[in-house]
Amino acid sequence: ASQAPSIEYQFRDDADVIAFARQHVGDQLPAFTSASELQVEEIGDGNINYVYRVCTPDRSASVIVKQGLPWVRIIGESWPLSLVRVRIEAETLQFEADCAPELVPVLYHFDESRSAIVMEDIGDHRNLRHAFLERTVLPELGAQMGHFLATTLYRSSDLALDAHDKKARVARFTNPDQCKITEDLFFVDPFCDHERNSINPALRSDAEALWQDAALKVEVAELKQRFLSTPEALLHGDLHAGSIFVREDSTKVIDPEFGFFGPAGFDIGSWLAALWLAACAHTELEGEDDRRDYVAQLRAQAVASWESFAREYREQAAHTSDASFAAPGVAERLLSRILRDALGYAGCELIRRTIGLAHVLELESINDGAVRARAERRALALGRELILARESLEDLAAADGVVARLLG
Ligand code: SR1
Ligand code: MG
Repeated sequence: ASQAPSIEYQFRDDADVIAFARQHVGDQLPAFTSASELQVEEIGDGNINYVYRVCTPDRSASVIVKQGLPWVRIIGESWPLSLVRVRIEAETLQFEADCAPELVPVLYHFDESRSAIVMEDIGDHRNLRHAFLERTVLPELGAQMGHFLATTLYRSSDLALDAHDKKARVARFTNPDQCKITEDLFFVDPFCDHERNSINPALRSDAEALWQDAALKVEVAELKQRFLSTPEALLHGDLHAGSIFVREDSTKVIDPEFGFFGPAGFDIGSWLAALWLAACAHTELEGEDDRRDYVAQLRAQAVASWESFAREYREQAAHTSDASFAAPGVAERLLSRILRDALGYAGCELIRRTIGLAHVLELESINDGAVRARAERRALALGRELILARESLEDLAAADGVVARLLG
């Protein structure tokens, strides 16, 4: 927070961040507000915003302050970004907290005039990307993510909401700049020779083959069209491993600034791809027995996530008050559509994280270029197959069969 402010509401310096945090935590964290001295550090490693931890000198009490500027942080003013995303992040976080309070940080305050959010510090958790890299066993993760997806996606759907309330929410969560990022980075750039792409030279010919794949482009266009035109549920919108923090006994989902009403399968697919991207990386990494076990665990978590999601979705759908949706067979029909969407969006995420703009640490941290290329090639092949075969995959076990075949 030490650089000169370039716009009026930006935090001027450390003291400004501290004063803001102290003012807005209020009586929710008394030890924090009464402390005579507080410290601040900038901890953001994401692409878009500034994130600060404000804490007492002994670190016994702390909060996170997140501020958005009207552009993409890592690019600058040449990539403008609406500040509506900060309100949408705060309101999506609150909705998620109403659905699954144990799975998100507590929202202490949203300040529209400073485009800033004050929230619980979940510093006793670590980022899932690092847990993946260290092959951490997280036995509850699949079920916890299945629950997060079932409760947020069902409770924001037409099966749960009154018709007028639903439409008002769709309008309130309209998030066009964030959606445009996804529309471009998921569905356009990786399928053409776009200047924003970042491609391992060893994978150039694989990428070029993908760009010539006419059948694949038709399927991707259909997925994009559903992303644009299917306000089925309030999505997190960016559910990759970097948006998830874990302890052995606890999971926290953060950063819903891409929240909007879209196809429910998008969040599920993003999450499944997070597991399968890690599986692609570990398939090629050393440590034979350990590696096989870990890949098997990642695959099992994908199956557990879907099973937990589908079970809870069915349970909730059994209580819908909407006469159309209560009819026998409707919940199964909707689940079937959500699964096919999820597999298609998982395929897009696998591909865009391999040859698009934003990559994942699990693949990027493989130092040996040849090993990395093999892992990336697996991710591309799996992504393509999931997109093309999704309509014929009846359940997650069938999708897992594809994963098993392509991961060898
Ligand atoms: C310019 S933003 C690039 C990516 O980072 C975000 O976390 C989203 O995943 C976005 O696609
Ligand atoms: Mg993010």
